[in-house]
Amino acid sequence: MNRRSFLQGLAAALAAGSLQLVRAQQGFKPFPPAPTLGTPLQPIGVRAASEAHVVRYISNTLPSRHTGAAFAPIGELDGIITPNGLHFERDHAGVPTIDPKDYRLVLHGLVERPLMFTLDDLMRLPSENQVYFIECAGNGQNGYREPPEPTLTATRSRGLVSGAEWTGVPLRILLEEAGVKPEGRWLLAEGADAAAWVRSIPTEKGLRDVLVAYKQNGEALRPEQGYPVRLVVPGWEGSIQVKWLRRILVAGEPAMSRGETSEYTDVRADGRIDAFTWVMEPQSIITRPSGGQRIEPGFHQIRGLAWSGFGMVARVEVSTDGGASWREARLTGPVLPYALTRFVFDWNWGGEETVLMSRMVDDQGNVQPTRAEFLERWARNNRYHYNAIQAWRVGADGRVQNGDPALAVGAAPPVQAGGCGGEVFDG
Ligand SMILES: Nc1nc2c(c(=O)[nH]1)N[C@H]1C(S)=C(S)[C@@H](COP(=O)(O)O)O[C@H]1N2
Ligand SMILES: [Mo]
Repeated sequence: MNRRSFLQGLAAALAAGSLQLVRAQQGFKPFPPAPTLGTPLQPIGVRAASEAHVVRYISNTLPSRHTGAAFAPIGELDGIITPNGLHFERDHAGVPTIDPKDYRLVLHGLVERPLMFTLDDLMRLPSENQVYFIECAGNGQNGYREPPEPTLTATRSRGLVSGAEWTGVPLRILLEEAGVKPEGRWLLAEGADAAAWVRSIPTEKGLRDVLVAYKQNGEALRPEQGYPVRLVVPGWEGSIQVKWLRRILVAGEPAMSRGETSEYTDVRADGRIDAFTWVMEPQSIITRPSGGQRIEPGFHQIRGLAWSGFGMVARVEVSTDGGASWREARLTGPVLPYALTRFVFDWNWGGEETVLMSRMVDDQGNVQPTRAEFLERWARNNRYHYNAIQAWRVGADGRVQNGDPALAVGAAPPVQAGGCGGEVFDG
């Protein structure tokens, strides 16, 4: 919020006599101190027992829990960093157990000098720390659903995204050490899991900003995130950020692997299919209040997340009247390229039924679309890259539900799973 709109808001609040953020209470007494010694020092911390409900949501549409997705509980988190145990997870053949002593990364193919690195070798090399989001291209998939699902939560709407500070060696350093031949225009990155996950990355991107990462928020990667080593490919879809990285083959052509043909390709509205839809387009979502929550009339700071694979968040706007008017939200905390960005918006809820929405614009001028705009471009049976505005309907009873505009215009025939074969999550 800029100074002028802040002052306008203040004036409006004064006029409405609503500057009191918290209602007065009667008969209060301070919380009692502990009567005895607490628990002793511990070598590793655990969360408060009463926070046990804040967990990943595991999609249950698939028969196996070895391939599938677990959503980060973004409806209950704050800030721009996802705690390591709650980072979203997307695996195609479970999580392999890798002994770091046995770990090797092989870099070969169209290079002057094929190279092999141990984990220690990678850690000795120059490193970078970068805060980046990772987002599955299947994030938002629930938005394609018709009729939309009223009980959708923020976690299930957009929880296939997480933010972390990644530490690793710039891939450029390894590529320069190996000496990529001019015809080596593609990097075929392969994981060591049973899925034999392979994705093709243009060498140009590999030289620009890809990290060979071994730390996540300061500690070793979690097994689910690729322990001991994964690729972090800023701004691009999660599926290209190969976990449990075992080799990079420099090649003249892309692999056309399963992960870039039968999955992670996108059906356009005219039926044509796009492959290599790498960049994650502008997204934002209000996480509080959001689906499944219940609010009381009075002051609420609306909070949410915004991000864009094209660069940095430039502006987030919030509507508290179903899109009739929009005002600029305030970006709080660091605003970094290819990172989750937190926005806040002060709101006094009078108790009337309404719809809350957020939309974002990135520093390259890309705007988050409405659902109608989005579906002009992509087919209704596409599975990926859904980034239309998420609306939340606040009922007169304070209950928050999915406010997808398609809910208001009545039920269209249900869309069956299809598209280009990707898995369907119930997120
Ligand atoms: N080796 C390997 N890498 C992989 C995958 C996989 O199944 N195997 N899944 C990909 C997909 S589709 C996504 S969205 C991201 C998810 O990363 P995360 O589980 O750390 O959140 O990992 C990618 N890297
Ligand atoms: Mo993914």
